[in-house]
Amino acid sequence: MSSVLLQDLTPVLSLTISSLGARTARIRHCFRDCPREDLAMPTPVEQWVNQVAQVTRPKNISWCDGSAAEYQRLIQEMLATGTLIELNQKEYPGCYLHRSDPSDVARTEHLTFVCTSKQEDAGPNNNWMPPAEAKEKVGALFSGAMKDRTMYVVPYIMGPVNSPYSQIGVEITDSPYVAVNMRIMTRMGKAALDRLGASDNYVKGLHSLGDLSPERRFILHFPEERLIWSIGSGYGGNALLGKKCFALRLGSAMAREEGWLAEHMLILGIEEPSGRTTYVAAAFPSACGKTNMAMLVPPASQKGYKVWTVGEDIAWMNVGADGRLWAINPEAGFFGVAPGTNLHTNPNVMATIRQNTIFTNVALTPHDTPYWEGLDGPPPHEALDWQGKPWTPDSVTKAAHPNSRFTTPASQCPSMSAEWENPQGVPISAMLFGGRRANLIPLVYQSFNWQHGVFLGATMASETTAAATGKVGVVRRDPMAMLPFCGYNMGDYFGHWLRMGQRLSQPPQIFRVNWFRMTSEGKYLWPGFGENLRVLRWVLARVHGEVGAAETPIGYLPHPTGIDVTGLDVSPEALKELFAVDRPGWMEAVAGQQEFFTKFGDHLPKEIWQESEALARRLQA
Ligand code: OXD
Ligand code: MN
Repeated sequence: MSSVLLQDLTPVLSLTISSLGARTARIRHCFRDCPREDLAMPTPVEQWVNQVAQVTRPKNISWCDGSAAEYQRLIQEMLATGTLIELNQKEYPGCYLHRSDPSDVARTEHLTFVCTSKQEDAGPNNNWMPPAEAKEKVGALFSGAMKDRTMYVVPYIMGPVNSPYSQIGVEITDSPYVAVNMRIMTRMGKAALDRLGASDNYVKGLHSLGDLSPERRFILHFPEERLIWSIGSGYGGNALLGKKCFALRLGSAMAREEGWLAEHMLILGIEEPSGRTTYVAAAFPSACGKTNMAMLVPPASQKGYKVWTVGEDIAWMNVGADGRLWAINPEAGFFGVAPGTNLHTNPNVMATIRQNTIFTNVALTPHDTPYWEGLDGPPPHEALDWQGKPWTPDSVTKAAHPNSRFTTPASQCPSMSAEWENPQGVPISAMLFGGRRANLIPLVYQSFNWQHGVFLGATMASETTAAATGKVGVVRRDPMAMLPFCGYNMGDYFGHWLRMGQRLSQPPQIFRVNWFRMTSEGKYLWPGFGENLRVLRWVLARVHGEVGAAETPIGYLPHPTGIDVTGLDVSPEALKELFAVDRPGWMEAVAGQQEFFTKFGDHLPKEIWQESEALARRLQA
């Protein structure tokens, strides 16, 4: 393995390689204004690009400028190679279908590592490899990996272009699919390079499809170097490095160092009939309805309410001068789950994905339109399934992969908030933590205070979904919906949350929610989707001190009339069940929570233990 990737080159070697390569690179990314004398001195990013090229040996290097012309050129190239399939341009203008390798359809958590010098810094929540070993092992896979391929250099900004809270990343990839998706998901190209200038303050992300073999697939994070290596996968969460790898795993580690929060949360604004708008951030595990909730359409019964989308997957939150928590959405697009998406569950996203969208692993109808389970209307009489095989409604297999996705620009979404690109972000008044739980967890309840709220987030558990490889429907602990995304020891992460609370003079109120309670016959107790606004109205009323609540051992629950259920098919028995506190069930849950917390040893803040013991005492009282 060449030592080029293992550590920084010595200045002499670096300069020799870089000054040659950098000139070529400069000529290629001719959108930049370069004074002649500047050509002698490669910028840090040019040096890194040339170092990587020495090892991965691409056929050529293409610096992405993020222009529409470049996007179109890449699309045409992928249509020619079959990487993309053109959809019906009349019905879906600017939309394409991509079929991934059948072994590469979801995040692979077991192949995802945090490579810190000390294992305890990664914590029991992460797979760990020592950095040197990781570089030795995976560096060998990068050697020559881009031979006969174009290497795309993708500079991007996470966050609004002019926000002081935004950060810059550069992804080097040999996948044009990744390059075009990064243009949808981030502010990509010239704007990022202009903001970066000659600085070396950016997150480096190196990605190669490798040979797509799961045996040679690794997603590595080096928080101490702000570096990501990903090889062997083209799947969004593994390959669009701005998203989970940067905005959450490295982002969370950076946020701890710098005093902010990087969270797996949607952000929305609720406008009441009075005109007052209140912003809410909500953490749900993958494929638990964040996209739908962020774009919620108030049902006809909820006259005068409007929901405005700020973000649907990730929130970066900073303490404002006013002591409130201010959130930006670092992304510029949505990477949403297709199955189950329809005009009832999410009309806003249905309007968004009608143009300029890349669909991955959905089925293809004879009219060249996309299809997935749960789409409006009857299924097509025949189709090609997500692998391109003939499919009919009688087939025993699904037409679309359960984790099939769309990548679509946020700016196309009808419910986007006027504030979604506000450089300061929006002030968060409430935070929700929600899992997918058939039992035990009430529809909604509120924490007693910030510390108890952190405990509510820390004790989240949820049934697994198809967003990650592995068994679906198994309850697993997933604190703050961050288990797969916290880039450091989660014990320290809880400590960071507690410290953040001390810096907030007007902290958001914290709630648990659960839209997924079921009867013993497996029927949902709560209608969900747009009707969740009724629950959000109680949240708003609590935030603004306009309604009382019942104090119970687990937190504040709505009074029996607290949630307006007028016109809903929710029986009084169902409502009772939705708000019951099953003490023996909770005692069992406490035991499971404590077993989980024990794993973090000394890293677990004493306040979390205190909350756990206090909950047990209240339940026994
Ligand atoms: C996602 C995920 O893609 O959480 O957003 O897996
Ligand atoms: Mn997500």
